[in-house]
Amino acid sequence: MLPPPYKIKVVEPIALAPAQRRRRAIIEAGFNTFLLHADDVFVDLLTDSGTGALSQEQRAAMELGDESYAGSRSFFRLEQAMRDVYGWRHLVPTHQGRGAEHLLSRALVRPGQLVPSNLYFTTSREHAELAGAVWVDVSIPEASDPESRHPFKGNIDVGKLRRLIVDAGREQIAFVRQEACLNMAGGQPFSLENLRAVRALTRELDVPFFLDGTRASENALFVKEREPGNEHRTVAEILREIASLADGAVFSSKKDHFVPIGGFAATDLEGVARRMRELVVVYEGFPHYGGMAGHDMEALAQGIREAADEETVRAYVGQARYLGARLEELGIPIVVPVGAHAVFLDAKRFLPQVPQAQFPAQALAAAIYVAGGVRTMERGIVSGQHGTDPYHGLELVRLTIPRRVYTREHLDYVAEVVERVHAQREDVPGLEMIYEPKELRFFQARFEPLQPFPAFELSESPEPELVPAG
Ligand code: P70
Repeated sequence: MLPPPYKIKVVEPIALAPAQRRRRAIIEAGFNTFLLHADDVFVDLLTDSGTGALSQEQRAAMELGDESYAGSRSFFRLEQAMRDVYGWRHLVPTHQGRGAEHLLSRALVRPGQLVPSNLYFTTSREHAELAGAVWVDVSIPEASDPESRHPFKGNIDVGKLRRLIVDAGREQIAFVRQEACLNMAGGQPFSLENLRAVRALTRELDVPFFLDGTRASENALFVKEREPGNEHRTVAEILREIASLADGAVFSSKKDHFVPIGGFAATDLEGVARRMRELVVVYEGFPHYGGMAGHDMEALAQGIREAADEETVRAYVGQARYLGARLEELGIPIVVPVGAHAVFLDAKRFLPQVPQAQFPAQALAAAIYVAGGVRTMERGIVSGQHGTDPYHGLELVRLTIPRRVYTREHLDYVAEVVERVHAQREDVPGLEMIYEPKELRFFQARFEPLQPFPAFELSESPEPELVPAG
């Protein structure tokens, strides 16, 4: 495989905080990696959101930002890029993905209506529910099985969706949502065949169908690699077909559009676009900038074009695959197949001694930080439990790869750190939650360990040799 199609021009220094400092830092952060100071983090795999490296073309475009309040040239360039790559008619810009989710939910949901979706995403579900909807999971069962090698775990169970719509009645459905590279299942794609079936069904039964198009680029590459008949098509062509199969989409552009901030909703439905434009002035800003500055829109317009560049997408997906292969070699339990943007550790198998009520993924993420300054994210019961409903779902730690940021040496180091924790996994205790925020609790919840937390002293494995810069 060829190396990535870019070289590094600007660098940002990072340093491994001493072991003592890391121990103190995780205690101060309430054993929640979201609450660590970035300066205490060495390799930051918290998220691929807003953490990608801009290209020189994006930086140059930012100089052209038109900061006019209304009628900004930058908005029209953004709209053109979206139309060229995806093809929808209307674009409503927002500050980031959840701004678009808010507008879409407010435009489409009447209280009591249902939103069927493949699994859920935290903010998407929150906004649908705040608008009065009831979220219904119509993912295929393989999505929730970390050991199933199904190539398209992002598929929707079309039979289940049909029964749901028919039983509830079409006027009870706000919209159907399908997420690209299904985040909570491990970054798993849908197939074009499945998307076509969902499109046909939603047409037949006359319900709006929207994508969460975040990470659609990587989804398009998986279609090319795994779905027979697509091997000779370009990622750009597949991306365009994906978009053509839905009434519109919401995007968090902080992922595959390579921007630190930004997002949008796009649609062909006139009425929905009009309603979102009415709402955007209340919550985000004038429809010609949403929550973005003119220079943000310039960076985004260029980022959308780069998101359709096959070699860029291939290099990115290759990094997750590389880290996943290293971890599998080491016998570490991960979600298979490796998805788009991250490797997910299966905390239920990694820490079988910690019951799910004691937050094994949260404890494992804390342990990985303490062991080597690597920051990851809990994606288990803390993120997924809904109110007081029982939760027996996936219990994962996400090692998320920022785009165009880290080298293979960084990924090798991460694998070493995870191996070190794995060697001492029996010493990792469960946690107790001592502060639980009312909304999206995973962001700011605080924990205490139920037994002393191991130091992961490096006695038997010496401090790894740092690779010199350059
Ligand atoms: C992540 C980020 C954001 C996201 C997403 C999908 C499929 C919408 C959004 C919202 C950031 C994040 C957000 C909530 C909890 C944890 C992390 N995902 N749809 O790291 O977009 O963040 O721009 O408002 O993945 O996965 P935005």
